[in-house]
Formats: sequence, C-alpha cells, structure tokens
Amino acid sequence: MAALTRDPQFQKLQQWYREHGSDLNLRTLFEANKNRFSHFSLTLNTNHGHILVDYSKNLVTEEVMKMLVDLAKSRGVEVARERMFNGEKINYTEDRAVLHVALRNQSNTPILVDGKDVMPEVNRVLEKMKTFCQRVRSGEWKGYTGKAITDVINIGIGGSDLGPLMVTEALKPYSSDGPRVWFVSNIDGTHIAKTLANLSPDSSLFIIASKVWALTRPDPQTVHVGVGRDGCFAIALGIRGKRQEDPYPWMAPLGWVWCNMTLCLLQPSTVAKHFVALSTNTNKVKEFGIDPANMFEFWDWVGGRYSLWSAIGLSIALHVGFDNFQQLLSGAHWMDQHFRKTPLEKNAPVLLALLGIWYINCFGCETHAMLPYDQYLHRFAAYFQQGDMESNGKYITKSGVRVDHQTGPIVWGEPGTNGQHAFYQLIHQGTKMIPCDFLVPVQSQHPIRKGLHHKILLSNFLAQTEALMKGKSTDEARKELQAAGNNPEVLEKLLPHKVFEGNRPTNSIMFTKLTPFILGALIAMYEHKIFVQGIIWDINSFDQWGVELGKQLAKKIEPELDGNTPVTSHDSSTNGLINFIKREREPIA
Ligand code: G6Q
Repeated sequence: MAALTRDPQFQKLQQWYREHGSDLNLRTLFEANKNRFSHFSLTLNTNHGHILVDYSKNLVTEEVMKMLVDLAKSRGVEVARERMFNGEKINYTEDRAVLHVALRNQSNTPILVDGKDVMPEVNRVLEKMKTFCQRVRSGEWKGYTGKAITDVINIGIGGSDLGPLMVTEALKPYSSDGPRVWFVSNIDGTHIAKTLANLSPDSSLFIIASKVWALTRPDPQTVHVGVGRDGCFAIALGIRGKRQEDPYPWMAPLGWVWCNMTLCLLQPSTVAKHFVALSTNTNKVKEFGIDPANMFEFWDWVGGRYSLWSAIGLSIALHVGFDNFQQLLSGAHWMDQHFRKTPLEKNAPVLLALLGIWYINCFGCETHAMLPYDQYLHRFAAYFQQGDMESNGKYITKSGVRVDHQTGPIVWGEPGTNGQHAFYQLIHQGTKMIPCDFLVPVQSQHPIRKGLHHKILLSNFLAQTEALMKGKSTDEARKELQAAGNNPEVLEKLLPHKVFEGNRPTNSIMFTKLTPFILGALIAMYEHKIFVQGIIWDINSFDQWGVELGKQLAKKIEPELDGNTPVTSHDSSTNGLINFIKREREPIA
C-alpha cells in the first residue's frame, strides 16, 4: 500500500486543511446550519437500549466528512474489515488471524482459520465457563474446608488483567450473588500482599491468567519464583512445609506459604479446589501443576488486549454471572455486525476513527481524552490506553518502512466530574487541542434523591461540551465582569483571563444505561475504531514488539543486582543506578 502521505485522497484532505482548517469555527458552523446535530450524529438502536454518537461538535463540514470517508475507501478499510472477519492472518508479523469477533459471534456462523471452523471450540469453552460459573456462584464448588468461594483473585498482567478489571468494575451493579473479584498484576509484592491481607484461603479461588504461560515449573522441594512473560508476576505451586515466620498466617492451616512471592500448597488435591488456569498453553499449565480439567482455553488468534471476551473473561463471568457475560458478548456482536455491514458514512467506529485521523494527521493533535460520566467506567480510559497505544503506537508500516506522519495518539482520561476539577483547565484554556470523547449514560444505576445526583452529573457533561465548543467571547466576558460590579481597571486586568477561545472538538457518546449489552457494544466500537486507524496508517495493530526490548534487558540486569560488586558493564547512568541499589538496599538474609 502506498504511504498515507502519497495517497491522493489524503493529499486532497491535507490541501483542504491548509486552505480552510484555520477558518473552521464551531460556533459559526452551528449558527450556519440549524440541523447540524442531525447531520452529524448517529443513533444506534438495539433491542437492549440505544447509543447516540453525536459528532457534531467537531471541526468538520460535509465536505470534510466526505473526504475522510473517501480516504477510508482508498486505504482499503472495507476489504481489510472483511479479511479480519473471515479469519485471514492479518497479524502478519506473528502470522496469526485476529478473531476476537469469533469469541462473541453469537450468530454462530462458521469462521475458518486454516480451513477449520473455530466456533465449535469457542462454544465448548463458553459452555465450560458457564458450568463452572454456575457451580461457583451457587456454592456447589467448595474449597478445601468445604466452604463456598467468596473471593476470586485474578493473577495476570496486561491483556490478562486490564479488560476483566475494567469490566468487573463497570458491571458491579450486576454482581449480586457473585463472589468478590480482586486483580493482582504487579510484580511489586505490595499488590499481592495487600490483596490477600484480608482474604481467607479456604474461600478464595485463584485464577492464573496467562495467554502464553511462560511461568517456571514448580519444584516440589524448593521455593520457586515463577516469572510471567513480562517478568511481572510470580507465583508457583509446589509442596513445602509451613514456615513459622511466614507473614501471612492465614496460609497456615494448610501449610501454605508465601515466600519471595511464591505461593506453595501442601496438597495437590487442594490445588484443584483453589486454582484454575486461563491460557492457550495446555502443556505448560499441566507441567505447572494445574489439572487441565481446571483450565479454560483460548487460542493464539486472540490478542491479549482483545481477550476479555475469551476465557480471560472468567473473572467477569464469575462476578456478574454467565448470563450477563453473554449479554456483554451479545452487545459486542451487535457492534461487530454494525461495523461489518453499515456503509462507512453511517458507521460509528469508522467515523470515530476518521475524526481521529483528521485531528492527528492534519491538526497535529497528539492526545485523545476519554471522559466517562459514570463512576463505574473509572477504568475505561486505562483499558483503552493499552487497547489503543499498544495497538497503534507504531512507526513501521507493513512494507517495513518508517511512516512520515503521526500514528496512534496518547490516550488518557478520568471520569467526570473529577476530571473537571483536575485537568479540564488545560483542555479549555491550554495551548494544546485535545479532542475528547464524553461517554454518558442517560440512566444512572443509582438514582439517588430521585435522580438529582445524576441530573447534576448530566448538566455538567452538557455544560462542558457546550463550553468547549462555544467558549466565551471577549464581549461576553466583559459583560459578565461588568455585571459582577468590577471597576474598569480590575475589569481590563481580568478580562483576558476570563475569555475562552472555545472551538475545542468533542464527541458525545450517550447510551440508555450502562448494561452488560451496552458495555459490550461500546468496547467493540472502540476496538474497531483502533482497527480502522491501523489500516489507514498501514501498521499492524495486533502485534506488540515495542514491549519486548525492556523485557529482554530486565532479564540481563536481574542477575547483575546480586552481590555487592559494583557494576561497570552499562552506560554510566545505568551503572550508577544499579550501584545505588546495591548500596542502599536492605541486607538480604
Ligand atoms: C496484550 C499484550 C500483553 C499481554 C501480557 C500478558 O495484547 O500481549 O499485555 O496480555 O503481556 O501476557 P500473558 O497473558 O501471556 O501472560
């Protein structure tokens, strides 16, 4: 594929931007077209609620939108979309299909990889998850003392953590009767120590979630440190006597010990009651000491950061129940169909992607804010930080050359209204243009005081997007200052500070209520947005080589931290840092 910057459609867009971009003014555009909202918004009607995508507060005209859609066509978005849905190996650096859409393919139409339909296997694992969830949630599944499971601890990192964590937080209102869920992802011992501090071993279930499962094999006689693919968590099972000095006395009844981040159990039969594995690697799981009967599989055509729909979502299903998990899949499937079948001009993920291209590649915007006005979505931006930045944070194209334009944005955000009292100042009056997505449910899960709280929240959302669009002119600011009784000298001094340029672009994505179905649809919408942008930039959104170098170096450095001999083999900064650690650390017994 030709470089983006050589694509005639992109050149046309750029030319238009150079000639007219600085004249675009949202206030003027709204005044000139009283129907702007209906021209630049979509309502997605599902049987489980509605999603409104209002993109009218963007710096676009009909002509710009047409050029953007033409660009998507010229970059082959439609063909690429079919290739993904058809199971072709579009992850070309890893020679893999990209089929998170198969995991939620509720229509159950065959999807072939290497000539084999993947749906029977997908359905088999879903069925196994369903049975397991029913057993755990009903109390039929017992721990080693005969108690039901009250707490589920998911141990995993990156894609094996962020999705389940975000979704279980988002769907908390649907979790009644389910066990509590906890997520441990950080190698920092603090994470596991704090998580386990108040839990009871006989009612805890550990989910070891790792796609590749590069964990070390447990040795029954010694304390092990099992290191995850990222070197980011450590856990191993083995046989070991109780250590009196163990800091977690709750482990004592079974002779469980934590030592150097290693959890050891006495009885293998106990392991079966308290440990399950989620992985693509059956042999490794078996070798590790977990019975494959307690393993929930997925496949190499599921990318880690696209895996919450697979067995990796087991913690979600346990927490909210399998029916709600299935609703999540159904919502995502609904969006998959919308993405696959709707013309580009009316296609929500495509339009969001194109607006992103407009700002990144023409206006030079570097970041994109995701601002949910729903406390339950408090991990949404963090989740898509990985989803977007690990997918599209790349500068090499399919043909192996460096791009001569920008690619994936820095994604960030926090729930409103907290964000309003933290960083919105910069969005309103800072020197950078930050396109923002506002995500807002019409109905609250907690209509406290007859919905008053939610009314205030909604007013804030509406006010923010209006203010970002309109700003406050010098005349308006002057009138306000006069009305407040300021004397002319004070007024003139304050005036420039009180003016808002406005013209800050936003998308408002509203939905009926944050149900499992709607959440599934929203996540899938952003996944496909990321896909479309990757196609336009001609990068591989589905590998992640950029995270490897640091991991390689960490493995080399780790043994160098042993002993007290100063290290001299690195650059002076790295040497200096290692030697500071050697001098300052607590003596190792
Ligand atoms: C996601 C990445 C990465 C991965 C973690 C965990 O797309 O591949 O975040 O999920 O490195 O890997 P394992 O699940 O294999 O331990």
